[in-house]
Amino acid sequence: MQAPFREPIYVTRPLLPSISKVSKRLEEIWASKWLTNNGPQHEQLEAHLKEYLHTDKLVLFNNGTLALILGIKALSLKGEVITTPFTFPATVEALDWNRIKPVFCDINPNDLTIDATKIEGLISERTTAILGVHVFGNPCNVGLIDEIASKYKLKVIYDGAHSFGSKINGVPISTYGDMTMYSFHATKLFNTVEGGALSFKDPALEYQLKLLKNFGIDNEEVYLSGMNAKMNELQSAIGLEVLKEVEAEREKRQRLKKVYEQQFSEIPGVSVVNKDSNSFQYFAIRINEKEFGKSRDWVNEKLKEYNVFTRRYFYPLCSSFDWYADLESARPENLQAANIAVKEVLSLPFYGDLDLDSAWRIGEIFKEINS
Ligand code: T4K
Repeated sequence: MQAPFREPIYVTRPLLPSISKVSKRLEEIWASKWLTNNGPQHEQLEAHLKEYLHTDKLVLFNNGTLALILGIKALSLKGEVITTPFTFPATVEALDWNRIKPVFCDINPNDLTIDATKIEGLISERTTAILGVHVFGNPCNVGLIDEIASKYKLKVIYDGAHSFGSKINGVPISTYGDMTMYSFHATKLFNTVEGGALSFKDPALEYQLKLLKNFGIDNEEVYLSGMNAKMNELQSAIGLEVLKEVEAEREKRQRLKKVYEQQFSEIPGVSVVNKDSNSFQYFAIRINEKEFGKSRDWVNEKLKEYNVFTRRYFYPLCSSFDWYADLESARPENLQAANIAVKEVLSLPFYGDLDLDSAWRIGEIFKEINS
């Protein structure tokens, strides 16, 4: 019998640079007395991230949710937006804050992203955009989404909260759609404690977004109704140090992924959800209750006895929120694949400080609880 881990094993731990490196940057901030509002740390981070994400159009925000809310506003979207129910609530909340009606589209059971073949059937004369999510770093069907968007003159936004630095067939993910949002929350591969960014195609959006995150103000004039969504100097300074370590973190996670994949290849009823993703943000599996013999929820609870804390991302489905009860698109019969996935998907501990032996042992625990 596998012994419980001595310390709790969480679904993730933040990538933290050494405190001495961060302290050096904090000393710079203290000396400059410049704490926020596009200071030197912010400007450096923006420049470095443009390079890293292969884009020359990028604006930083104090979290990914506000980035998405303001990105939608900058694109002047209204009416209805077609999106996925299988995502973190922030995706759909960003539509609510813009008073846009979400139209839920079912997901593709293989990669859990929006099922692009079902989008066309949901388009109405009120539709203004498609909001896809690269769930667990699995890229959406960007080719088909692009075709549909051009045909119906719709905007395309990607929630790329899980896709920092990922590529689709070697092409940076920021290349696709009109806009991509990134989250730099503590639990993400790259973090600024809290933070986010938007990359976008139309150069005119840069000025709009900079106004929107700064109360609509430029040089003492107020040009539009914005809010405060600025990334401050402390967040930016931490981000600059974390960024230096992201590639090493990615390599560590790549090794962990191999160990998990090998273990789960031997366990009937368990499949890896993000086999082909190159974001290394999450490691998610699907548990087929009939084949594995136990349900995802049972496994999630059982693992706690071993001091392993997995997460049921993204339970519950956004379409099941009470405030969408009147939406035809939210009905379970219209979202069959999503309603099955939400009962089967489990995110496992996945972060660079998790050693390979621990990942191996988690696989062994699966073999044990299964028998
Ligand atoms: N779109 C998508 C698709 C998203 O997944 C997210 C965020 C967003 C948009 C919005 O982006 P942001 O506005 O957040 O930038 C977490 C995160 O708070 C959230 O950012 C993330 N997605 C979501 C998937 O996960 P929780 O409620 O699960 O986090 P929490 O506090 O339970 O943390 C999980 C585990 O991580 C803990 O058990 C231990 C570890 N942890 C966490 C924190 C915060 C640490 O070790 N240290 C920490 O500081 O939401």
